[in-house]
Amino acid sequence: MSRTALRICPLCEATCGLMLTVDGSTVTAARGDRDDVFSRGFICPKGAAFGAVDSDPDRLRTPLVRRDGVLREAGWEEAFDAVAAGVRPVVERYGPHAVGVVLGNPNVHTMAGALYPNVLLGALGTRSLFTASTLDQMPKHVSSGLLFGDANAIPVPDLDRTDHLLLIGANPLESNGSLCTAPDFPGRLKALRARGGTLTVVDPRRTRTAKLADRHVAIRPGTDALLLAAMVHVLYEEDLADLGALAPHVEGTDDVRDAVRDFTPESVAAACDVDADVTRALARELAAAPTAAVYGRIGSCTVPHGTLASWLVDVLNILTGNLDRPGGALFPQAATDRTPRPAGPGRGFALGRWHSRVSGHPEAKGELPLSALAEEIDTATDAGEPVRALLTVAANPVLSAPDGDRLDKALGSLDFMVSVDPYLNETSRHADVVLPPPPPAQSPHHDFAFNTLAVRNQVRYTRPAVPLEPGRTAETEILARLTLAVTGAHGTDPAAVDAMVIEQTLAKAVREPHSPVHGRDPGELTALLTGENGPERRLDLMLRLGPYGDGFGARPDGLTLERLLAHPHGIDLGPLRPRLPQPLKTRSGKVELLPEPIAADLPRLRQALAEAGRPAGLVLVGRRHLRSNNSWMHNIPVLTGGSNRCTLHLHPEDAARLGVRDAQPVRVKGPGGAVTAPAEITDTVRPGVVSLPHGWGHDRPGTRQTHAAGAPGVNVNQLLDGSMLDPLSGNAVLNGVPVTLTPLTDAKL
Ligand SMILES: Nc1nc2c(c(=O)[nH]1)N[C@H]1C(S)=C(S)[C@@H](COP(=O)(O)OP(=O)(O)OC[C@H]3O[C@@H](n4cnc5c(=O)[nH]c(N)nc54)[C@H](O)[C@@H]3O)O[C@H]1N2
Ligand SMILES: Nc1nc2c(c(=O)[nH]1)N[C@H]1C(S)=C(S)[C@@H](COP(=O)(O)OP(=O)(O)OC[C@H]3O[C@@H](n4cnc5c(=O)[nH]c(N)nc54)[C@H](O)[C@@H]3O)O[C@H]1N2
Ligand code: SF4
Ligand SMILES: [Mo]
Repeated sequence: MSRTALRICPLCEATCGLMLTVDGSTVTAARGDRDDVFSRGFICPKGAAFGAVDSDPDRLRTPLVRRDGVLREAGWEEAFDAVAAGVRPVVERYGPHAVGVVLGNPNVHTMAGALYPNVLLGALGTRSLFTASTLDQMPKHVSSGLLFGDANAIPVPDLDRTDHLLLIGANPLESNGSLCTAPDFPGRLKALRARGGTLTVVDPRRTRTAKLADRHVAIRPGTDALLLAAMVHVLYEEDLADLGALAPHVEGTDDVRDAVRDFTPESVAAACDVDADVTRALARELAAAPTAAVYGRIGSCTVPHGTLASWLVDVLNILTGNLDRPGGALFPQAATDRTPRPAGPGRGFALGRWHSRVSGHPEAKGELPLSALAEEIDTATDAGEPVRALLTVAANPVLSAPDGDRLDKALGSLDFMVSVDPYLNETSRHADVVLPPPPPAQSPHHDFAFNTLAVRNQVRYTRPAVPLEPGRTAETEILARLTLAVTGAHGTDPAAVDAMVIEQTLAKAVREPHSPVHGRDPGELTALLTGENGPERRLDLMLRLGPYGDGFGARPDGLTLERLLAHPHGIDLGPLRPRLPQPLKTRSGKVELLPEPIAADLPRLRQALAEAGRPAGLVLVGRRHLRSNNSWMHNIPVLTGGSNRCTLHLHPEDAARLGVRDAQPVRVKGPGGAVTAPAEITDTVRPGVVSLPHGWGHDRPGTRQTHAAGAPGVNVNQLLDGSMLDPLSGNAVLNGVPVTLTPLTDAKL
């Protein structure tokens, strides 16, 4: 007997609603939920493969604990005993900073990842925090922190209403969008064109997204900050800047005019390989459009000037009056956001409150660069203890971060390591204890992170589609127990973690004058919470205190968990709305258009421009494939093969010059090492640029991903040595990396 169940898809940022067919406890089919208030039935091949992802036989079913050097299946009690016994002595002997924490990408795709890591980090007190953000969007956080005073205040392009979209270094037809949650991104781009809007794509590759565009600018990798600075220059030079309703909320516009004075379209043309006429046209079109949004993603962040480029994206939105207006780029308002405080000056955003021990990288948002993890483990200094114990949660940095070979060795040298991961892979194979979460069908879902980045305000929650199998532990409970085990409270009931968070949150809320529960009794409010377990009660708490919440009776029509459960396809909360000045938390209470750290970084951009005249060799960029997801989905047979392969794209002109034939093995050498991949000759990359996808290289011993190991590919990040960073954010440079190629005879592959 089969039945259906709803589940929000956790496999990318689009958060589509799925309708699963379930036979017993197995998901046998997945289709788009037509009644989903946000995704309206859209599904992509990954979502359609939800059942295969969920039931992958290589998923671990029980914890693994290392005994006599060998990982063996173990019970949960034994596993958490081992965690406490392994981590506590490191904390007690060397202090909390000797315990590193690595949080990987799927933490933004699980409820556990949203609700527990902050509790763990707060209780442990370590500064050795590394996350996927420094391989990804940290430049955007830093630019938002500096401009708006809040690193999480990220404006989102109003896809459904804009007249003009300028898309930089993003390929949503493969990625389905990022920092812009929009189910059916491709359909929304087509709708933009159909309603007479225009799409411009800036990308060194002619991607499927670029093929949809009115204009494709094949920029030289790593030079977007120059192009964008020149566009800002044009807005001033041609008197096109018009802040409109934003004007009273912005300071520093004259300073920006002076700061970009020397970045003329002519001066950057050779470096970007973009004609000055094109740069001028881009600026004029942006200014002339009734509404427009500039949106930059991976290709604009994972480069040497990532923070400057991210800043310039919003400078362009601001100077054309498009920030915070319908059709422009707006700040979403999620249902679990904190109660909006009254507008006014805030504390501002601080960078570099501490530094990494070995290279002295400044922290950003409390994090150190993931590129520096290996040296923080393997290098002794006088400046403090190296990382001796490591907790990785949903992270595979051996493949995702620069120089996996060095990190691989460093992980092998740790005193103790714990991985919360469903797979034994390139990273978790080093763990002393592996704690596997249940497959997604057995987990509840709410998008805490992505609703704050969504093109429409909406709220959805799906309970587990399938009950927990015997012997499984919910990931929420795994992280609660991990928190207790590493903070000296091993053995305490994990429910105590949720109870503590609820108590602290309410104690604070009743003291805040702007809170709907100001002055009420926390005990009485706690008793009003509903939900079957701690995570649900915490969701109820956040919904009720949030901007649409019932305020525990203060707004009787408002949101509660009960009301949300009565709407299994979600509740639409309307289009994005202008919100300024409320989201601003800068010290001035205004948008600070030329923050000091940005001004101090501009000379480095000038320097890059001055050096750009040198003859350039080949540079490497990445790419994504619709049926892939970073490093962990190559084990699903239906999602691999075909065009989803680890090949080196290179342009026919470069192939001819270097004597490379299609499918011939090519040795690619970069600053951190060399890899060999088959050539795929294609004019979708511009001349001078080669492309390899990331997340491959599944050929290390001791892993258990059988299908992936059959077509392992190579680890592109081995070409990097971890030293190339965007200095303001600590973000790794993953694109625009200089490489050399040597064609090999086929026998050498
Ligand atoms: N060269 C290059 N490198 C890149 C990128 C690039 O564009 N080019 N992109 C970068 C980006 S944007 C990112 S975000 C990073 C991603 O890098 P990581 O943060 O390392 O993420 P993944 O590679 O997705 O690996 C996720 C891990 O989580 C596990 N996992 C899957 N589902 C769950 C779950 O529900 N719970 C738990 N606990 N674990 C789970 C998987 O088995 C896997 O081990 O890679 C970065 N690396
Ligand atoms: N199918 C699939 N979907 C995914 C993922 C996945 O691995 N596979 N990963 C998810 C994650 S973690 C993230 S962060 C998002 C990322 O989502 P996107 O940002 O859309 O990522 P990409 O598809 O890698 O697109 C980045 C584009 O930038 C271009 N580029 C490279 N260097 C430069 C440059 O210097 N300048 C410019 N202008 N462009 C450049 C590349 O050619 C590429 O087309 O995708 C998410 N969705
Ligand atoms: S687009 Fe993303 S969220 Fe939607 S079905 Fe595909 S993988 Fe899932
Ligand atoms: Mo990412």
